[in-house]
Amino acid sequence: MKKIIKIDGMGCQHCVNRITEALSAIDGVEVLEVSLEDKSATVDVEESITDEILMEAIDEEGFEPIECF
Ligand code: 9UX
Repeated sequence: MKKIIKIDGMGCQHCVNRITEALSAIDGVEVLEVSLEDKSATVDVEESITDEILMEAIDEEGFEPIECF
């Protein structure tokens, strides 16, 4: 299932890399794109991956997940 997460707080490519790594580290999550321009991450996830799991991982990296849809 494809999900898009809106994220505040990304300021540079290093931020993009950190979010990419944090999301990729979750079993069942494939990162399709993290966009600085769109302030979003697009992922393909297994059924067991909830919005909370994704947003928590982003929050733990110090960014602000806004919404997931
Ligand atoms: Mo540059 Mo990204 O300070 O946090 S690493 S904006």
